Amino acid sequence: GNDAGFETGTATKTRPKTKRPNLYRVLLLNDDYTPMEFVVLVLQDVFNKSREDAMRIMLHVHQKGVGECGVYPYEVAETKVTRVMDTARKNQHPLQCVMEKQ
Ligand code: TYC
Repeated sequence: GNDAGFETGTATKTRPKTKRPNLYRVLLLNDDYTPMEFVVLVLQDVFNKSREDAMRIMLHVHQKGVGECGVYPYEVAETKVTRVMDTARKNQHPLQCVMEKQ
């Protein structure tokens, strides 16, 4: 379509597509061995949470099994997951962090 009201060779969408970023939820998973303090420090360091928010999220994960650390564009989410997994492995904790499309 076009403004002049006749059709030319290129089809265009009637509904304008607005550009939303593809967002990903980063989740922390509970386990029986990772120290609570380690999880709190990870939430402060990697996800820039306050001590209070980090405590709240850690306890939520501890009690419910899984919890959200934040929502980010793909590359940011991926970098955060990698940072968590690298620091957990380095400290020999089984902490797991995953991302899922929102
Ligand atoms: N469940 C762990 C403990 O009792 C603490 C913990 C919380 C571990 C959150 C992982 O994502 C996690 N030490």
